[in-house]
Amino acid sequence: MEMPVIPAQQKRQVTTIIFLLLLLEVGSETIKYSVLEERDRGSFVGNLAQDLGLGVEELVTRGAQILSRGNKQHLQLEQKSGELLLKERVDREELCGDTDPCILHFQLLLKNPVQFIQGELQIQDVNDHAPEFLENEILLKILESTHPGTLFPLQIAQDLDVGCNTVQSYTISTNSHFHLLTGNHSDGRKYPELVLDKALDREEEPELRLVLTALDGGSPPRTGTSQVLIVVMDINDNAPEFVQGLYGVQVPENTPVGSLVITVSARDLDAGIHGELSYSFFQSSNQVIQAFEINTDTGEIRLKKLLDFEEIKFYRMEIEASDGGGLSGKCTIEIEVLDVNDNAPQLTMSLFNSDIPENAPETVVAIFGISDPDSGDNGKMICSIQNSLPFLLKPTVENFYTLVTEGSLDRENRAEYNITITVSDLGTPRLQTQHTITLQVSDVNDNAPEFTQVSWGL
Ligand SMILES: *[C@@H]1O[C@H](CO)[C@@H](O)[C@H](O)[C@H]1NC(C)=O
Ligand SMILES: *[C@@H]1O[C@H](CO)[C@@H](O)[C@H](O)[C@H]1NC(C)=O
Ligand SMILES: [Ca+2]
Ligand SMILES: [Ca+2]
Repeated sequence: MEMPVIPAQQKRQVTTIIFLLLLLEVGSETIKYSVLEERDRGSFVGNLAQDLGLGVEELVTRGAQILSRGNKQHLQLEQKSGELLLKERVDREELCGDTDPCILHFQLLLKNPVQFIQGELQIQDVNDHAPEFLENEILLKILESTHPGTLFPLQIAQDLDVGCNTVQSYTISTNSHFHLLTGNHSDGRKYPELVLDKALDREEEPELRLVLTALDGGSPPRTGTSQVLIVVMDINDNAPEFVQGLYGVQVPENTPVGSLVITVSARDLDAGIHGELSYSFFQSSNQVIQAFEINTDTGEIRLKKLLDFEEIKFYRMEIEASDGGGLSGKCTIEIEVLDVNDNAPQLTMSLFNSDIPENAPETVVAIFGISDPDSGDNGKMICSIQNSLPFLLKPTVENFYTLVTEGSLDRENRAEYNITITVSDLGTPRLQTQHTITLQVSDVNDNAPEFTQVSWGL
C-alpha cells in the first residue's frame, strides 16, 4: 500500500502525533570515521546521511544533532548536505598525547522516533614533530682499560608524535672505536646504546667527539642530533651511588603544581669536582618530562603540571646522578597517581519540550546526557527526580536519559510542573549537580479536528 502525500502544513501536525506515540529505538551500531590531525576547520569527515542510509530531508525533519560527551564539540553536522565537518582544527598531540589510537566519541541524536547512533572519530597522527634531545652534549667518561663489547646506554630523544612517526632508530657518526645499537624499552620506546669495539688508548686519543642522531619513521624521516663527548681516563674514580635503588611514592591527582614529590640522593666518595653531583632524568618518556621537573643540584622532583588519574595512573622513571667527570649512577622512581573525586557530574540537555499537550500518552519531555570524568565510584552516577511527580526517568544509551510523562496530564488539575533533575556521584565526598526545568501543560482541544482533515487517500 502506498503512503499518501501529505501537504506541508499538515505534515507538521502528523509528525507531532508520531512524536507523542513515542518509539524509543536504541541503535547498537557504531559509525566510524577517521581524519588526519591539523586539517582546517570545515574539513570533510563523512556524509552521515549517506552512510546511515537516511535522506537529507529525514535528517532535517528528525532534528539530527551531534552530541559529544564532556565539554568540547569537534564536529558539526551540515543539515543541508548531511555532511559531517570538523568544527575546528584538531591537534592529536594536544587531544591524546601518547595515547594511540586517538579516538573521540560522539552520538547522533534523531527525534521522531528518538534514536541514538554511536559514533567514533579517529584522529590520525601526522609527523609534525622532529626528535629532540634534552641536552646538546652528552658527556661520557670511559676507563681506558674497559673491555671491547661493553655497552653504554645513552640519553634518548623525545618526539611528540606516536607510532611510526616517533623515534625509530639512532645512528652514531663514523669512528674507529664504537658502533651503536638501538634497544627497545618494554613500552616500545627506543634507546641508543654505544658498544665499544676497540680498546681506547688515552695517550693516543684523550677524548672523542661523536654525533648521535635520532630518526623517526616518517618519509622522509625527521631527525634530531646531540654531541657525545667521550673522555678517556686512566684512574678509576668512584661512581655516584644512590641511597636507594628504588623509590616509591603516591601522589593524589589534585596535588598543586610545584609540589615536592620526592627528593632522591646519591653519594660520591670522591672529593672536589668529581664529588659534585648533578641529577637528571635518564631515558624518560614524554609523559614523565611533561609532568615532572628535577632540580639538578638537590635531586628534588616537583610537579610541573596537574596530574590526571583518568589520563595516566602510573609513572616510572630513571634518574641519573653524574659527577663532574662523567661517571654516573642510576635509580628508579615509581609514582602512583591516586584518584580524587574532583569533578561534580555534568548534565547536558540535548532536547527539551517545555510545552506538553494534555491528555497525550507517554510523551518525551527531555533527553539529556550526564558525565563525570572521575574513575571508579567517584565517576559512577545516579540520576533522580522528585518522587511525587507523574514523570519517569528512563536510561537510554550509556549515560543518556529520557524524561517522559508517566501517563496523560490534565491541565485543569495542574498546568505547570517544576522538575528538578539531581545527578550525584558515589564518590567521597559525594558531589552532585541539579538542573530544574519548568513544564507547561497546554490545551490541545483544537488539534483534534485538524487531524481528521488529513486525507489517507481512501
Ligand atoms: C625491538 O622491537 C621490534 C618490534 O617491536 C623488533 O623488530 C626488534 O627486533 C626489537 N629489537 C630488539 C633489540 O629487541
Ligand atoms: C516553579 O518555579 C518558579 C520559579 O522558581 C515559581 O515561580 C513557580 O511558582 C514554580 N511552580 C510550581 C508549580 O511549583
Ligand atoms: Ca603529530
Ligand atoms: Ca616525529
